Amino acid sequence: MKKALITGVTGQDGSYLAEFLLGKGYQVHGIKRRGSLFNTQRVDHIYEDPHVENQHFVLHYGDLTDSTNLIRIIQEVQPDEVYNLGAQSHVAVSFESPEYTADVDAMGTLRLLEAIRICGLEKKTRFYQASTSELYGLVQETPQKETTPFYPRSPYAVAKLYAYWITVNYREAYGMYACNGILFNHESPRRGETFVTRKITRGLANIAQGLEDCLYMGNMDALRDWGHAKDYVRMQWMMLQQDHPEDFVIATGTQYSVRQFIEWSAVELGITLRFEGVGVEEKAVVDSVSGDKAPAVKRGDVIVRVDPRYFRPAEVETLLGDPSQAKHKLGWEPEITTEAMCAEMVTEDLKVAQRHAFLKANGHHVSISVEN
Ligand code: NDP
Ligand code: GDR
Repeated sequence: MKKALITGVTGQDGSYLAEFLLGKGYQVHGIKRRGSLFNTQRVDHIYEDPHVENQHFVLHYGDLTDSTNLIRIIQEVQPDEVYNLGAQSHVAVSFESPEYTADVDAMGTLRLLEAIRICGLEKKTRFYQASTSELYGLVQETPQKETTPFYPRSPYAVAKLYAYWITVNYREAYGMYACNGILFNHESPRRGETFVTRKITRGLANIAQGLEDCLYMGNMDALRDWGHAKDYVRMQWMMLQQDHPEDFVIATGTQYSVRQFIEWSAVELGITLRFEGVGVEEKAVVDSVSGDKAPAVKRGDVIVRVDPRYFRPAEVETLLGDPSQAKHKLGWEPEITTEAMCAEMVTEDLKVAQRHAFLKANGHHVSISVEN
């Protein structure tokens, strides 16, 4: 049985990748952090009681800031494949916590590569690094492909630039099978609540059910190439199954604005919106409501406003990927469109909002965190 080790297994991608690898017959080991609250919600459905024999899914406590811990886990697991998905992954937060972001995202990658080498596994263990379209930042060419020059625009992206190059360096210096997936934004119902797509689908679903009044947004002109995480984890695995390691751009090749994502989400809830005003004065007013998904919303309500606190000190205005290498060399193509993914996310967030609204209507206290 092949063994895979995933850092960041409790995150969006880690959970989908763990499911995918279990489906392929792997024994999957994941590193989870110790937190003061449970943080395994995304993988609870694949959890296995550690008392059973021949566990297929095993969780280890660990942290990318702790090299002794990484060495011990690698030594114990002897993985065939390591997927380094763990990261402080929020771009805006990286401006608030730049040093921590560098420690986890840049140094953490180095620690993991070194752990593989120290354990003498550099010729056995294949290594996948979760690189990012944020490396392109202030874009030098459109669409962005494997050869497009990088210009990172945040502490997160600068840390990921180090991680990208140290992965290339270990491949060249030690002959490791190590590669970078340069992934453009990918989302799902499991996306963290403070990334823009999930903030929109969750926020509008809550508004539709009367749990919140207004969604406060940053730069709605930002353009992104949004795919579905399920499609992207398949490609992460494919990249480790080749004869030779290579870096690939993973994207849909389509691009939409944040505003467009808001409009799609509203339509899914039976709401049509009219955007009025410019810059920080821009707002979205309800034009019409149909169906029964948004009982708390009426024509004329202002349900989206701009709040400059969500602007970033340096913004990445536009990203559009060219996935043709992945298509030609690996036969990979995304199966889920951005619009279909948006509909799926709204549907799932509406179910939760409806449950909360029901509880609230029946006198129960419901805590809706709106900290974004
Ligand atoms: P998430 O933020 O959902 O998950 C991040 C994971 O990293 C969580 O499991 C988190 O643990 C873990 N983590 C955070 N800090 C540490 C640490 N110090 N030590 C060990 N683990 C840690 O991210 P995604 O699943 O969306 O992304 C996966 C990877 O892909 C990340 O590296 C991200 O930067 C990168 N990426 C993501 C893209 C996207 O659009 N989703 C696009 C391109 C790259 P916990 O649950 O305890 O917080
Ligand atoms: P990003 O994703 O920074 O691209 O990083 P995010 O969803 O946070 O932002 C996308 C764009 O939307 C704009 N925006 C807002 N963003 C947030 N979070 N909240 C808002 O209120 C808001 N309003 C507008 C942003 O300014 C930005 O332009 C994600 C992460 O998953 C990274 O880890 C990953 O590497 C990249 O995608 C590819």
